Amino acid sequence: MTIVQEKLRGFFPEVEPRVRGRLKVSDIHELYYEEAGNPAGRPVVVLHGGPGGGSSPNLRRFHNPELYRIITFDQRGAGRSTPHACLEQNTTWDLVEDMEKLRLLLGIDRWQVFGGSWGSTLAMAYALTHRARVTELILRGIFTVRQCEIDWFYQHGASMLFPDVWERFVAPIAMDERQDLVSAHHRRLTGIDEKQRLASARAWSQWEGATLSLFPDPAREAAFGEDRFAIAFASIECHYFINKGFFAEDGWLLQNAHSLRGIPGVILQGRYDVVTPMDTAHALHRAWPEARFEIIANAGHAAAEPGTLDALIRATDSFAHAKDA
Ligand code: STX
Repeated sequence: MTIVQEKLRGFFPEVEPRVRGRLKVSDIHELYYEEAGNPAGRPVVVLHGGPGGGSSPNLRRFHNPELYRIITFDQRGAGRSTPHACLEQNTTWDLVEDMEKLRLLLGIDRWQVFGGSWGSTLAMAYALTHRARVTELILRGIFTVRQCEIDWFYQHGASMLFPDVWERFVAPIAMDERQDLVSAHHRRLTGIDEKQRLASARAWSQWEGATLSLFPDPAREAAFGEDRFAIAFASIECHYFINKGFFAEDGWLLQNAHSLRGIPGVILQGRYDVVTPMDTAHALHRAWPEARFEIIANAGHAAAEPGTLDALIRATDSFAHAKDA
């Protein structure tokens, strides 16, 4: 038997945005958005992670720019949206309504929703409340903000796999506060002591930066410790997690996931994802069996790991010429 190793697909070439714009979505929040690719192509909105991670040029590179009209935006408080790192009027359901405001502004009737990690959370929240607007869902590194997922990554679980990195995550927290690390970081991230705030933000953000992929990426780890990124990423994530994702009850997304049935979908999950472990993707597929579920045998959480990137690109290509039902 000969095994033919197909070449893995990689990012599409870099493209400049055709449009850069701002949209006021509340009395305080203004979003930054970009549009790239073919203006007459299939519309897709690409959702960034975190929450609070902000968009980056690579988010435009998962879709063929000749076939897709690619929309990216920075969620409230993230990236170039203003006010930076602002937690007021910043909930999952605000972000869902922001997607609707953006869709209407751009004159898009229906769009593909593409997101990894927190982007998958927001994509599912959007699809469950606006399903008629969704042509298909492409989800990676499934995250539903259940308490067990938060506990795994921020209290006990991932700590067993990365005890060396974990030391830095807990370092800013006093011993007698360590039984609830999300609350302890939240107090520092929202407190008035700037030094403590920055120390907490860096520790929080670098914990995720260092556990994201199967193999280490020192450049990314350094970028996650950069002040401006870390403050928004840590403050916004911690705010969403302490508020349980703003869902009506723990497990709400998975309990309602059966309602995604009928939407064409792809679920991609790295086997060794430590940030959002595979249990959630597996449970999602149980609730939504018609979605194509692909486990990447040699990947962690990051979108750009070779097997994951290949699967993401194949997924977007598979819908590029689809006719809407
Ligand atoms: N946060 C998971 C998440 O959404 C718990 C996420 N993790 N890393 C990212 O997002 C970025 C790489 C996009 C910043």
